Amino acid sequence: MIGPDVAGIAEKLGAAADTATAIPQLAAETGLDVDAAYAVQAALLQRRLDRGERLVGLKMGLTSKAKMAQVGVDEVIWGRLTDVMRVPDGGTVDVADFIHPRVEPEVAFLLDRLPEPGEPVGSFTRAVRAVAPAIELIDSRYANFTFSLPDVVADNTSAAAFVVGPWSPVPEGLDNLGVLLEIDGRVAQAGSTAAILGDPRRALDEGIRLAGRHGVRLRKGWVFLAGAATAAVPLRPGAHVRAVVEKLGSASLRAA
Ligand code: 0L1
Ligand code: MG
Repeated sequence: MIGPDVAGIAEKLGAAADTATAIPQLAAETGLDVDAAYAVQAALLQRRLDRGERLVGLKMGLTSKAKMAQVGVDEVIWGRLTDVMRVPDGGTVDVADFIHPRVEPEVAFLLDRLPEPGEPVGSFTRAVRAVAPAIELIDSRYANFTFSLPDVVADNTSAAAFVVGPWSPVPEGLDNLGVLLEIDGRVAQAGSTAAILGDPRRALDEGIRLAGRHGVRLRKGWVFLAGAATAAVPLRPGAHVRAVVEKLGSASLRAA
């Protein structure tokens, strides 16, 4: 049996991102399942590497009930981050570069020594050198921000840009820190790191396990976005966005 056209689907999704143009969902029409969708994601990454981008990390998606409910997909997923997606803390993004961007407050980990394949994950403090508040900018390439599970996996889990705030040593507890998403100084979303799989440290175990299934090993020096603590909020031109995480400080961006 001939499978879905992985390269062709990756080309359509890559072109949609490059031109900030929404496209219809692809999975139902092409028979794309989740495994093939991760192959599309790998092809999309290769497309970026071929034009000089560098793989700098991994992100977890749909790690909270609020996010799952927002998009109607209830499985934890993961995607790839490249250097070009990283926006400096306090930097500016142009809304016109995206289709219908949304922002969400996250916790980032700076990875250190990761277990070898087959080795137990071991201590979180050995695997993570530092933690930081972060903002993820997601931008589904599908019309109306609507998709099935294989569609969103193929679309690199809507990854578009991210900001990492100042790194801090790993604090005593990470499992119940207050999180705010502020837009223009007003609280748009409030939550807790407990919303991220009960404890954001679990997101790392899940990332190692789920990415490992597709032959991807997390690397020392990578940024790991553990997932959002609240639902995402549309990003409007002119907005000043700040994600604040108790004990960790804040990360911010401005939208032009
Ligand atoms: O980072 C995320 O949780 C996003 C995963 C994909 C679903 C979405 O676009 O909201
Ligand atoms: Mg996210």
